[in-house]
This record gives sequence, structure tokens and C-alpha cells, in this order.
Amino acid sequence: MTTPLAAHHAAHQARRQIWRDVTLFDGRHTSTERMAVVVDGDRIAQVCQESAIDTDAFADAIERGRGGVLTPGLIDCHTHLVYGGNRAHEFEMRLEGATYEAIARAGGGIMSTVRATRQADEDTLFATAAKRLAALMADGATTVEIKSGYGLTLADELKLLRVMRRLGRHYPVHIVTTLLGAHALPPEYAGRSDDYIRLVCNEMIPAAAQEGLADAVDVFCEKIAFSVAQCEQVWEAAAAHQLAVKGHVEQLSNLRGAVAAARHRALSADHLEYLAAEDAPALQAAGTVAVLLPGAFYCLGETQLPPIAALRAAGVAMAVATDANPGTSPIVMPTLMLNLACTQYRLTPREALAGMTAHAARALGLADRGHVTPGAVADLCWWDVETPAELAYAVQPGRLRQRIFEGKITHEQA
Ligand code: DI6
Ligand code: FE
Repeated sequence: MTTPLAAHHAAHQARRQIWRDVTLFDGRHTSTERMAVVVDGDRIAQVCQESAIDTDAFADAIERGRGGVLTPGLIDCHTHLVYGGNRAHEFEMRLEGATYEAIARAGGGIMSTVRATRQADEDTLFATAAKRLAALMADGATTVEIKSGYGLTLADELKLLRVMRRLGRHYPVHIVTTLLGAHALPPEYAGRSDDYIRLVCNEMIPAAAQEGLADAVDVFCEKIAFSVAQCEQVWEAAAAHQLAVKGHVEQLSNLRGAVAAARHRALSADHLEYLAAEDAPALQAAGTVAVLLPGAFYCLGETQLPPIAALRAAGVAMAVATDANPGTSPIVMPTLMLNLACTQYRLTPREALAGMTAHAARALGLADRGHVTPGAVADLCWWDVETPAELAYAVQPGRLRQRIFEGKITHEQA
């Protein structure tokens, strides 16, 4: 007869799962030994060398996998996944010579997606974003940050944030939401950008904070968007509501938005193609993560490279993300970003993988995800490769054998 306590103990024990004899990329480094990882409930319980494993102690653990490579679940820390319509026609215009900036100035670009997004209802936005989210998840993403910024009215921005929260409730993925009200100046505010910034600061941020819809606040600091001074007002309003701050900075020109973001203790400064090398140490000093978005660089045919060597030399944590959006990076494949980070930006495969795991977690302010260490959330990917570098080397869907979200296998290859 089992006592209630023993029964409880057995149920608890039964939850333990083990992956054995794996090469482990723990979020920063690749193990030199074969490793075993034990998961208890939704947390990593133990990480040890395969040779040191106590088989008696783990006799009760369910063996889920043996061999291959285990990594943290991938973290896509910068996406714009929720929007209406698409921009295939602008893609064709750009192929005929129109530039991204010229299309934006003529009322296309972000504004064409804003028009389609305002017209779309929440169910439509949910359904179209769900397909893109499914693609990210099938390629290993267990955490996805999503920015608003295609509504640009109080009601439409909140609508986008609600869709994101709903995605997080419906799918086995951790969603982090970011209010990007200061993405572009809507036509109703033409010539009155300071008035629009007041709307962002005085209405959007308080409402999003009060309804618990936003985890962070982002801005587009650029000549075709908002000035450094305007972005700083937005960051101050965010801080007043205890929201973390981020910035799209130095993507198309150097306004020194990254240094301003660092002054405001931003979690991350994103894009950075036009960052001046001498501004890299400011990011390091503030603990601001440099989020690299090689998909946008690639899709725009950009030639200006971010100052990777300076970021590396300054010890700035570099994250890598898809920037999934309809204009500059219609790509929902995290492992392709590992490849592009290496081929376009010359990151090492190890840096690229850290960029989509440990450093991406930092860019979102998440302490307990992005690394395989005892106590961390058990978000894992088990891959059908022999070395972590292969994930960056080959662009090859279908290598994800298991995706584990909060201790549960949510995807298993046949
Ligand atoms: N920079 C980008 O690359 C995206 N937003 C931004 O601020 C592009 C958004 C778009 O073109 O729809
Ligand atoms: Fe972006």
C-alpha cells in the first residue's frame, strides 16, 4: 500500500526526464564532454557529464533522447509578427530600383502595412500571425518577442498587443510583448510629430501598462521616423511606468541613438549597421545588448556592416534575431539567422548560437531562460546534428528532433 506521501513522491519522480550522451551547447559554450541533462517538471534539474551519471539515482527518469546536440530553446528577441497584408509588391518595386526609404516617403513601406493592419480584426491578425509563429516554433523558437507598431492609434496598438497575449495563451511558446507606438508617423499627424509622441507617451504607454499588455517599449530612431530627443521622451514615459526600453537605432543612418538608448539603460539597441565603432563601449558599460538583424541587412541588400569587431572588442553581448516583418525581413526561420549572422556579419557559429539563446534572453530581460543550467526553465531543442556549428553551417529545415517547452515535448520528429 502506498502512503499519500509516497504516492506524491512517485508522481514527482515520474516527471523527471533525461537526455543522455548529448553534446550540450549551454547558451554560451559547447561541452567538450558528452553530457546528460535532467529535467524535473518545468525546470532543468541537473547537468552532468555522461561518464559521471549516477544511473541508480536516475533509474526512474524517463529517457527522452540519446546522442545528438541539445541547446536551449531558441529565443527570437526581435520580431514584428502581427500585421495585416503583405508587401510583395514593394519587394518587386525594390527589385526595379526603388529604395526602402523612397517607398516609405511616398506613403508605402510601414504605412502600407498600417493601412492593412487597421482594417484587420483581431481574429484575422491572430490567424495570420499564428502561421508565422508556428514556423518559428517548428524551427526551434521557444520564446518570441513581438512588437506592435502597425496600428499607430491607441485602439489599434492595443489591438495588436492583445493579439500577442492571445498567441501566448494559445501556443506552447513564451511571448514577450513590446509596444512600438513610435514606429512611424501616421498621416493624421503629418507635420505634428511632437503631438504624436505625446499620444504615445501620455496615452499608449499608460494604457498598455495599466492593462498589462506590454513588457517593454521600443522606438524607431531614424530620419524617416523619430529623433533622438523624441525617442528619449518615449523611454522616459516607459520608465515611469516600469516598462523596459529598447530601440531600433542606427539602421539606416547614424543619429547616435544607440548611445542615447544606453543612457536610458535600454535592454537592447537593435540593428546598428551605422553604429560608430567608438560608440560600442557605451553599450557595454550600460549592459545594453546589441541585437543584430542580418535578415533585414540581407533582404535590403544593405552593404553597411555593423561594427562587429568593435562590439566584440568592447565585450558587448550580441544577440541575433529574425526581425520578422513584412517590409525588411519577411523571414520566419531562426536557424537561417544563425547562418546569416555568420556569412553576412562574420560571427562565429558559437557567437551566433549564443546570440539566439543566452544573449537573446538578456535582450529581453529574462534571467531564467536561454541557458541550460540547473534551475533554468526547461526550454530545450534536441537536434539531429553532431555539432552545434552545423546549425549555422547548413540551412536545412527538419533537423529539430524535439522541441521542449517548459519541460514538455511539444514537437517530436517522426
Ligand atoms: N526597422 C525595420 O527593419 C522594420 N521596422 C523598423 O523600424 C521594418 C518595418 C517595415 O518595413 O514594415
Ligand atoms: Fe525591427
